[in-house]
Amino acid sequence: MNRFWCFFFSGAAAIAVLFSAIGPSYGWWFPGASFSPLGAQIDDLFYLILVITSVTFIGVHIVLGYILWQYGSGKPRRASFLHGSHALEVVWSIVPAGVLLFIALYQMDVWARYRVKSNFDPAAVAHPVAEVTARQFEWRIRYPAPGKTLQDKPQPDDLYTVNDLHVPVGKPVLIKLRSEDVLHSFFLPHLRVKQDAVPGLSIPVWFQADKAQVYDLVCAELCGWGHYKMRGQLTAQRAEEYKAYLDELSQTQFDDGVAAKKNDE
Ligand SMILES: [Cu+2]
Repeated sequence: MNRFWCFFFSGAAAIAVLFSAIGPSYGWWFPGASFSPLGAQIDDLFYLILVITSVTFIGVHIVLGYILWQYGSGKPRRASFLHGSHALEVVWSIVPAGVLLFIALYQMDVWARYRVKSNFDPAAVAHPVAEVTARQFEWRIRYPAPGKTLQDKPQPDDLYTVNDLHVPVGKPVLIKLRSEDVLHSFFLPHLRVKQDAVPGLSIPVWFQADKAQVYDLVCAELCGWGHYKMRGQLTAQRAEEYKAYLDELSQTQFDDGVAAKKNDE
């Protein structure tokens, strides 16, 4: 029992490190590589912070294990009164402050590209592809009519879908994100895009999907009992397919069931 806590804490830390190390090869990690240029930069930041925290974690557990080994033998010892070390306290205040300051400055560039609207692609800002409104428990999507620009107020020829967002592949796109009821979070895990949807605000979200495929769109904010089923999909497709999709949507939505009149009748 003497050295139980030494083995317990060191073993738990070793298992945690082991699982983190083998996790990626079993798919317990990110959902694969990022499919967006900005997502790759966010991953780099993530790994940098992971390295810093891992080194700290392992270092702290080596010291903890050593102390538990050294003083866990059960031999009676006389306790000594220490007032503390001024130099040591200064070091352990300044080093974490320095690390945090480094991370804060180092990530600013990626953060600005991700969040500051003046860094967004001007063409994408001028022509948002859609307005996405989160509500309990679905994503309502409003596109402008083909060839038109999205207006803040709904227009009679706008196109609507639910849980099915289409965007052109390989170019920056911008959506306007709203919420009809509570806080939701627009999350595209494969593109590393995550943005809260806040009632009363229209928040621009921009991203670029580099591979033509269907991606998950999920809600990353616990927004009520049906949160789990608030999942949709993002389809990135080539420009001509995207246009054809919107044209078809328009035809289906405005089909009045009456066959078009032929000119010669
Ligand atoms: Cu939600």
